[in-house]
Amino acid sequence: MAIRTKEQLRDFVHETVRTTPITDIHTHLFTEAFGDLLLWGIDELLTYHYLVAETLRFHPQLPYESFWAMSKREQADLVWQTLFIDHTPYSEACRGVLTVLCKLGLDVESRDLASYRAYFEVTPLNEHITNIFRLAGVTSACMTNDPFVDKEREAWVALAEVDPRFHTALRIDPLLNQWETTWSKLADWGYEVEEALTERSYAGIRRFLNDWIDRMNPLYMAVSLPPSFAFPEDSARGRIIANAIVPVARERDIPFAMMIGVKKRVNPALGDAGDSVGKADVTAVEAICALYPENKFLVTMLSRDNQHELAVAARKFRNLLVFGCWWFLNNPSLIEEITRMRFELLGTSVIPQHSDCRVLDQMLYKWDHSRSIIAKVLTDKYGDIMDTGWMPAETEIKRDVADLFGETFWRFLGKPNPARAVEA
Ligand code: RAT
Ligand code: ZN
Repeated sequence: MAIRTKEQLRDFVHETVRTTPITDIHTHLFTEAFGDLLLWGIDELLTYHYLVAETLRFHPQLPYESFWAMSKREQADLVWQTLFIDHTPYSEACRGVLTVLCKLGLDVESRDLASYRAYFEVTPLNEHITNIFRLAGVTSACMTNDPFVDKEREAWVALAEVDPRFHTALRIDPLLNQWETTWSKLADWGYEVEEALTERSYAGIRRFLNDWIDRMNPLYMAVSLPPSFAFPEDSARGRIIANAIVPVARERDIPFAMMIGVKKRVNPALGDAGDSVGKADVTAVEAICALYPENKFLVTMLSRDNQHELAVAARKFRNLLVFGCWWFLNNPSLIEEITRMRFELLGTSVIPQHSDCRVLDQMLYKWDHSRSIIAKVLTDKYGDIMDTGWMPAETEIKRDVADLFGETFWRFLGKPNPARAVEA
C-alpha cells in the first residue's frame, strides 16, 4: 500500500523502525558461557566507564586510586549519589540508565537504588538475556573477541559452541598497535615470529590469525586505531596490515573493520574512561580501499570532523561500508546530524548504528534512543521525496529499514542473515 499523507508516513516509519529486528554489529557483550566477562545488572550499568568519567569530574579531591580501590558496589553507590541524586541525570549516559530501568518496568521516580538491586538479584541470567534481546528488538549481537585477553583466550579453549544469538569478531589491537611487545606473546604461543618483520614473522602472524579464525568463525577482524593512522606506512602496523591482515582477510573472505580516531589513555588514571578522540586522515581509508579492491573494509571514525569525508569516501569505494556513531558520537544531537548527512550521501548503503554495549542491559537504551532518531530522519527523507509525487509503499519502507538494521551488513559479508532463516 502506498503512503498518502505525511501523518501516515510518520506513523508508519516510526512503527517500522520500532519493530524491525536488529543485527547489532559491534558490542562488548559475551555469551553466558564466558562467565563474568558478560556484564549485566545495575552496578555494572552505573560503573560503565562513560559514567565514571562524569562522576569523577564532581570529586576533584578524590584520588583516582581511592575510587579504583572501592568495591564495585561502592563505586556504583558513589556514581548514583553523584550523578543521579546530587545532580540531574540528563547526560546521555545517565539518561541511558533511566531508560533501562523504565524498560524493565522499574519505578524510575522512586530513585530507590536498593529496589533496582533487588530486581537484578532475583533475575536468572539466561532468562534475562532472552528478555533483553526481545525488549530491545535485537536478533543478534556481535561480540568483541580478543585473544590477547588471558581470561577470554582461556574461555575459548574450553568453549563447546557459541550461543546463536551472538556472533564473533576477532579483535587484534595489540597485534597492530604494540608489535614491540606482542611478538613475544605469539612466540610463547608457538608461532614462529621474531620482532623483526621478516617473511617468517608474517607467515607466523598469518598462521595465528588463521587459527583464531578457525576457532572463532568471526564475521570480521577488527582494530581500533589512533588519529595518526596512516596507510600505506613503513611501520610495524602498516607492514602487518599489508602482509598479514589483508591477505588473510581476503583468503578467508571476511572484512577488516577499522575504528579510527581514538587517543588511548590521555588520562591513564581513569582507565577505560581515560581515552579521548582526535581527528584522523581519511586518506588512509581511501588508500587501503583503492589498493585492495578485493578486500572489504568496515569503517567507523570517532571524530565528528571526519564524518563527511568518510561518507564521501564510501561513495568512491564500494568495498567500504561505513558503520555506527561511535562512543563520543553516540549522543542524540550528533547521531541526528551524522545520520542525516549519511542518508543524503549514501541512501541505505550504510549501517547507521551499532550499540557498543558493554553491559547487556544497555541494549535497551542504546537502541531505543537511536531508533527514535533514525525514524525522525527517515520520516524527513521520505517526506522530501513525497513532495515530488513519489509515494513510498509500505513494503519499500520495510525493506529499507530492514537493510539499515542488518541486511546491508549481511549482504556486504556475503552471508545470509541467520535470523532471516529462523523467521522463514
Ligand atoms: O565505547 C567504548 O566502550 C570504548 O571503550 C571502546 O570499547 C570502543 O568502543 C572500542 O571498541 O574500542
Ligand atoms: Zn567498542
